[in-house]
Amino acid sequence: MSSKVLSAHLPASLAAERHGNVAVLKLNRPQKRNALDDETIIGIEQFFTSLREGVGAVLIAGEGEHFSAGLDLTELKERGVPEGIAHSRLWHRAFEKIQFGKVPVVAVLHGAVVGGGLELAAAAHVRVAERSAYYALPEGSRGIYVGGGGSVRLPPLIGVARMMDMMLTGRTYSAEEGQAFGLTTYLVEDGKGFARGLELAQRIAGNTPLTNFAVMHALPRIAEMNATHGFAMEALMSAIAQADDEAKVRLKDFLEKRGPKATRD
Ligand code: 1HE
Repeated sequence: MSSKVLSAHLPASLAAERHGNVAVLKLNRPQKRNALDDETIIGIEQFFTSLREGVGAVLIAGEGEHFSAGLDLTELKERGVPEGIAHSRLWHRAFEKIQFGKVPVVAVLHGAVVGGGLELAAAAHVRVAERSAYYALPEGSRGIYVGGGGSVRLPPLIGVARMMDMMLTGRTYSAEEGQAFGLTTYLVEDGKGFARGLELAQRIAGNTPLTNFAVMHALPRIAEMNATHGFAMEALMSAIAQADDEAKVRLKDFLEKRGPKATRD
């Protein structure tokens, strides 16, 4: 782990690197298909709470053949109801630090993106899939239920009906299907996800902090509000963003023919 990325120590199941103003977090337990044990979830929480100044976006990816096999099932053995609730809340806390943290997060998905691995991916802001990616919620067939925020974050991405189908029948979806539903917004060839994700994260890190704050923190809340509240919140957020000095510089740059144009990719 590079000390330039964070102040906290990470467990061996996670590895952090820094690429300019992008911090990269890798799930680093390929021998267990990046199964997520408690130590890893606590490490993810620490990573997102102790990012150093100057980090403008995070890229999350998995080592090995799969993004993540989800919950480490060896830790489920003898858990009672109170421990089960505490465990789910631990995941909620950690993933909340991703979704509503300091900077936007891009997730690169490949191979199995299943159970808690899919819940982790759903907490990111932009998802890039390689063609090898596939999605499943095997909780249904194991007699358990999602506990990492999937009931909240997956329906807006794939719809309640698809999530029900995945849980009730064990159905898996391919990378192409996930892309068609809107679960991912980029689909690339195998081996190309990291570079594409890094390029997107670098672009995101170049936005003003206020714009990134508005998109991460205001947009999803506005989307859950009624229209009356939403319009008022949008007007406030828009006025705050445009009053920022950096926004004024960027506007001036465009008007004086220095700023980038909104052209096709
Ligand atoms: C694991 C786990 C795991 C692999 N917990 N150890 N998730 C699941 O139900 C998915 C379970 N895993 C799988 O279906 C498969 O492992 C994969 C399709 C992801 C990959 O298959 P494959 O053939 O590449 O690997 P493998 O031989 O199955 O696994 C390699 C090792 O990883 C093996 O251990 P080993 O000591 O025998 O080498 C596996 O036991 C281990 N491994 N997945 C523990 N999940 C907050 S609630 C969230 C609830 C959930 O996420 S439930 C869904 C759990």
